[in-house]
Amino acid sequence: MMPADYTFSFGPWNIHEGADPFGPAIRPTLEFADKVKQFKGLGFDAIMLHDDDAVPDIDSKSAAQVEQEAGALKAMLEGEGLVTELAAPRLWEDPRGADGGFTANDPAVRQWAIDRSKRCADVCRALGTDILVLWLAREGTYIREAKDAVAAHGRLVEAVNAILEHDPDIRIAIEPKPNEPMDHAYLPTIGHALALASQTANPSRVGALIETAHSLLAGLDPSDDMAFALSFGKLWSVHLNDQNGLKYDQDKSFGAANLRVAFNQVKVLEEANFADTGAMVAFDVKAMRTQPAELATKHLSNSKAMFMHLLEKVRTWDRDVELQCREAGDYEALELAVMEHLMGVQ
Ligand code: 3MF
Ligand code: MG
Repeated sequence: MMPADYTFSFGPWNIHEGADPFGPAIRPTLEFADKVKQFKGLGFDAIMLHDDDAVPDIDSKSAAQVEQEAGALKAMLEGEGLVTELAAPRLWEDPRGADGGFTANDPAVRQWAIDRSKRCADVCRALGTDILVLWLAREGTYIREAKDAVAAHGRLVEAVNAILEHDPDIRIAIEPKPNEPMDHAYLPTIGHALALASQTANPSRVGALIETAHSLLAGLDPSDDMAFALSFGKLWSVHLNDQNGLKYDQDKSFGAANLRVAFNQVKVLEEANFADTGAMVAFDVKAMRTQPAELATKHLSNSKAMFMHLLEKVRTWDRDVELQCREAGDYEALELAVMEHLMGVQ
């Protein structure tokens, strides 16, 4: 049987102006519609969206307006040959969400976050995807005394339950990240995310999205994190990228910092038949700030190219060597075989 094909996606935020915390935008802003036009040429068939990428100023619009605008966007995307992989409520950019949404101390803010997430579920439905991603950006603290942490976990479960109840078809994929923007996030790892999922009203509709850099920032191996979620049937998307050590979230091109770690991510996805589950492979990558505007999409095509190269490496990897080395307990030989395979040494 031929191995299944992967479907690749990225988000409009992955084509950006190069601003960082120490300097402003350095490349001109591309309109959303112009970004959308780039996807196919870069080799992508799907798009990820924030709720307000899909419906600008979403907070000021009625449910009917949100549905109508998201419906119009679906038609526009179809015209470009694109499907929507997922949508995510962008709670962290609103001033109300400065100290988090679902776990804010102010009940009015918590209610706003839940209402906004319900609108995001409506956006998902109108766009034809059943996956709503929760990257819980500010659901955590700068100082431990700022919030009641035990209550905060209960509030996260309540928020997830409210979204599940609002839309009986929606599936929620939690994207864990240990820190940044907060000092500590409440759901720092895949283990935390899936433990919380098990406490919700419908655990079968709560899973996860694993981002390479987020696992690395937690000091964990992304392929093992993926394997953990895969073993429970809970890996509903991945954000492949790379990260050079423990520092700010770099979102480097896939494979750029550590080829072997990247190889193992592709290997675990391929061996678990990830593409057959209907899930897609997304790249959450940033162009270097130094990149000129006309060359500021290469991080996307390069990431896909690296995935395809590594997929070839996975598919040509001699599994017998792996099994024999395991049998012999000779992991030194196994390690050399992996490295030589990656280097193309015959
Ligand atoms: C932050 C992220 C986010 C999420 C995105 C989708 C901006 O580290 O990875 O990217 O992936 O918001 O929920
Ligand atoms: Mg991400």
